[in-house]
Amino acid sequence: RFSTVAALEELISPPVQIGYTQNLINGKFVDAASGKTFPTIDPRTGEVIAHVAEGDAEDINRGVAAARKAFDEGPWPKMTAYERSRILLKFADLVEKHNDELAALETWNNGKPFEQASKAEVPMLARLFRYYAGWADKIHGLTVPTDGQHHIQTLHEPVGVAGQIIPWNFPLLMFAWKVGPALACGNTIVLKTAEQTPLTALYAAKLFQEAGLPPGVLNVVSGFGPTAGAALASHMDVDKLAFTGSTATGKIVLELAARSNLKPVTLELGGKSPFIVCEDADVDKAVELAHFALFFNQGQCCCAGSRTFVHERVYDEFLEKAKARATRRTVGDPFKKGIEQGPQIDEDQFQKVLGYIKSGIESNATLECGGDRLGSKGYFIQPTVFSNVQDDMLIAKEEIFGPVQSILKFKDLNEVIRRANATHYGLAAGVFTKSLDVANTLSRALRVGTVWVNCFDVFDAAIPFGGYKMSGIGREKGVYSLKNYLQVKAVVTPLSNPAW
Ligand code: TXE
Repeated sequence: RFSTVAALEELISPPVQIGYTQNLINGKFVDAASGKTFPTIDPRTGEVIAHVAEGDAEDINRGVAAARKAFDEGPWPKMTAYERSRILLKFADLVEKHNDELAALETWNNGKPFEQASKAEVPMLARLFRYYAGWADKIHGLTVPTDGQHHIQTLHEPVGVAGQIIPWNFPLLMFAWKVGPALACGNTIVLKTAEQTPLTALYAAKLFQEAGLPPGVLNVVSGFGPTAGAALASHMDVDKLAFTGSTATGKIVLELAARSNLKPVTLELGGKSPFIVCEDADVDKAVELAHFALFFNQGQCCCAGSRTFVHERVYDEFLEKAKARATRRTVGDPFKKGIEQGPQIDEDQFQKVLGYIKSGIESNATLECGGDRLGSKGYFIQPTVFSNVQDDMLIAKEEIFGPVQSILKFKDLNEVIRRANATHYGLAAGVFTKSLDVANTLSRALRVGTVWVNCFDVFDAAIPFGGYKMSGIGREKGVYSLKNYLQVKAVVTPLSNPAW
C-alpha cells in the first residue's frame, strides 16, 4: 500500500563527519569526569553513530563553576551590548556557512527529513540569533515617577547562570530558543542536551567559539535526565532554569528547583492541540493543513494538531481526503529527496506510538489507514488515521507524539469550544474557517498559548510561544523571552532640591 517502502532500502551515507562528542566546559572539549560514554543512535537503523561523553552531576558542577566564573568575573556580562550582539551575529553567519553540515548531523541523529532541516530549521537557527542580536543593545529600564521626592530608575540586569534542558524533537531550534535570549541579556549558560540527540548542540557550540564567545559563557553537557538533568535543576549556583520536555518531567524539575534554591523556572511542555475545521472551510485546503499540523516532524511536535475536530457537514468528504493524503505521504530515508517523513526518534518512542495505535483500535476508533511499523529496521511508522474518535479515548486525551491523526466530529461552535478546552493541556490550536467572526470567537475562547488561523506551525523568531494550563509556564521567543533572563533592580535616589 505504501509506495515508499523502497525508500527504506539502500540508505544514503550521511554527508557529514562527527567532529565533537565530548562535553564543552570552560571553552574546552573534555571527557566526562567519570570517563563514561553512551552510544548515540541513527534512528533509521537503530545502529550506533558515535559514543558521546556521558556527563553526570560532577560534569554539571564543573560546567556551573565555569559559567559562574564567566558571569562573576566577566568579560561577558560586562562587555558592551554591542560587542555581545556582534558575536551573536558572527555566530549566525557561521551557521549559514555550515548550513548543510548542521542539517545533515540533525537528520542523522534525529531522523527528520534533510530537506526540512536544511531549508527550514538551520536557517531559522541563524534568523533567531540575528533577532536576539538585535535586542542585545536595546535592553533598558525605566524612570519611574513616584509620590515622594526621589529619582527612581530600574536597571534590567542579567539573571546570572542559566541552566537549560532541551528535548530531542528540534535539537537545534530548542538550542536557539534557549541560548539566544539568554546570551543577548548577558547571562552565562550550562545547557544539557537530550540523550537521544547530543551532536548538533556540540557542533553549534564549537561555532560559537569560532565566533569569539569567551570560555565558560556557554557550557554544553551531554547526559541523561535523572543524573545530569536533575543535577542542573537542583544546583544551588544556577540562577534560572529553562526546560522543554514532557509535562511529567516538567513537574520534577520544578520541584527540584523549589527544593534547592528557588530558581525561577520556565517550562515548555506537552500538548493535545485541537485543529478545528469549520463548516465553511475549503475542504482540500483544510485537509492539507490538518495533515501538516499533525504529521510534521514525524508527529513529534509539542503543538501537533492532534485532535482534528471536523464539522459534521464536511466530515465525510474531509475524512476521505485526509485518508488519501496520509496514504500518499512519502516515508523513508530522510536523506533522500522528496521524503516527507523519517523514522521516530528511538525505540521507546516507537513502542509508545505503536501502543497508542493499539489502544485506538481496542477502543473502537476506526482505523482508516496505517496502523503498523514500516519496514523491518529502524523506527519508521506508517502514517495512521483514526476516525470516529471519541473524547474519552486515550488517543484523544494523551500526547501520542507520532504520525497518528485522530479525527473527531462536531455539530456547533459552542460544543467544539467546550470539547477543545476539555484538556489539561493548552499549548496551541488551529482554526480553519472563512468567517472572521468565527475566527475571532474561537481565538478568544480557546485556552491556549497560540491560535493559528488558516495556517499552522508558523514559528517566526518574534512570535511568543508557550502554554496555558499544564502545557507550561512562561513564553519563549520574541520580546517575551527576554524577561525570563533579566532581573529588575530599582534604584532609588533622593532629590536634593524638591522644587525641581
Ligand atoms: O521526555 P523528557 P522524553 C513528550 C512526548 C514524549 C514524552 C517523553 O509526549 O513522548 O514527552 O519524552 C530531560 N531531571 N515530549 O522521555 O523526559 C531529558 O534528559 C531533569 C514533549 O524524551 O521530558 C531531556 O533532556 N531533566 C516535548 C528532557 O528532559 C530530565 C519534547 C526531555 O525529556 C529528567 C519531548 C529529570 N529527572 C518530549 N528526566 C515538547 N514539549 O516538545 C528527563 N530529563
